[in-house]
Amino acid sequence: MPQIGTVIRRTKNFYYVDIGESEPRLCHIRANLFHGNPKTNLVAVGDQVEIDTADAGKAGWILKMLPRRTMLSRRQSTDSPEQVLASNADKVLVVASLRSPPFRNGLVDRFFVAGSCGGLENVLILSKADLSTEEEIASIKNLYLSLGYNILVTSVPESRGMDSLRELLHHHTSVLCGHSGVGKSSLIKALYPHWKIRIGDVSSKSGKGRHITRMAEMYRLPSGGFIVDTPGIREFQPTVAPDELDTHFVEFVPYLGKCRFKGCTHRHEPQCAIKEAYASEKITEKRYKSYLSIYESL
Ligand SMILES: Nc1nc2c(ncn2[C@@H]2O[C@H](COP(=O)(O)OP(=O)(O)OP(=O)(O)O)[C@@H](O)[C@H]2O)c(=O)[nH]1
Ligand SMILES: [Mg+2]
Ligand SMILES: [Zn+2]
Repeated sequence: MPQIGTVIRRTKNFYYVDIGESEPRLCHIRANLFHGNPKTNLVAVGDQVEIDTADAGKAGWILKMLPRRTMLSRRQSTDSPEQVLASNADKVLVVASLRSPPFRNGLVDRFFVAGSCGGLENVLILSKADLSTEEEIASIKNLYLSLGYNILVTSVPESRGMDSLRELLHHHTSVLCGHSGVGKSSLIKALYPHWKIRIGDVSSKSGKGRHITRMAEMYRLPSGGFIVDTPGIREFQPTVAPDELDTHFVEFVPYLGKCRFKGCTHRHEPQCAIKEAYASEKITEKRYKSYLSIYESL
């Protein structure tokens, strides 16, 4: 009898499918499921799949993938295939430390574009607050607050923000993502200390994380909902059409359609409403530069 389950983890050859039992079922994927399409990563963590569970002792088969509600995806480079980091999540929690590793708004903006494209709610988690001053925190926090985003400031050693994090996760499926070493896994570990989750350190020489989490993994929360921990990412290329990028910058939206030229890319064109908004400081330099950087990389 086929059953519906959720992919909570995958390795090169196996998919771990949660069907509500104490242990996930190990499954293979039918070679003809994608009509012999050899691309990997066609089934991602969070996908709902139909599996054949006839033989409980052995690995089962994934027979079918159900349509996705949302997805967080990227490309490795311009011409590589789309890679789905997680599907069917409600929120993407972009974790960025202020220091160690240092804050980069460009990466946050790239994740936000991907979240917005994929139908997820974007949340910014400013982590390791114990390593910075309140002034540093406020300058970043105020930028994203003014754009209407939900922001959480956290510190694991000081237990700061943990109650709010718990509340945010409650009854939803959330994906933690960001640079390596920003403390994604540490946040889960702080909430659920008895779970087996590996934490790394940040190299004192390079200031970078050590890519401790190797693959996306989904955990069922005791309070209801799920959380997906993902590996740290250095470069993130959202899978957005260039002519739709501007619609994913929330503060650009009021000016769209007001440029002189139809199909304006807001870069070199004269009488551009976005450039005018930037010149009169209604759009910040940081965000306008993010837009340019993403546009040029697409
Ligand atoms: N000072 C401070 N250090 C923290 C905090 N949270 C995490 N760390 C440290 O940051 C380092 C990296 O933590 P991880 O949780 O492994 O980071 P990650 O984002 O999961 O990294 P990857 O799995 O490599 O992507 C560890 O040494 C943690 O102890 C915090 O709030 N404050
Ligand atoms: Mg990790
Ligand atoms: Zn324009």
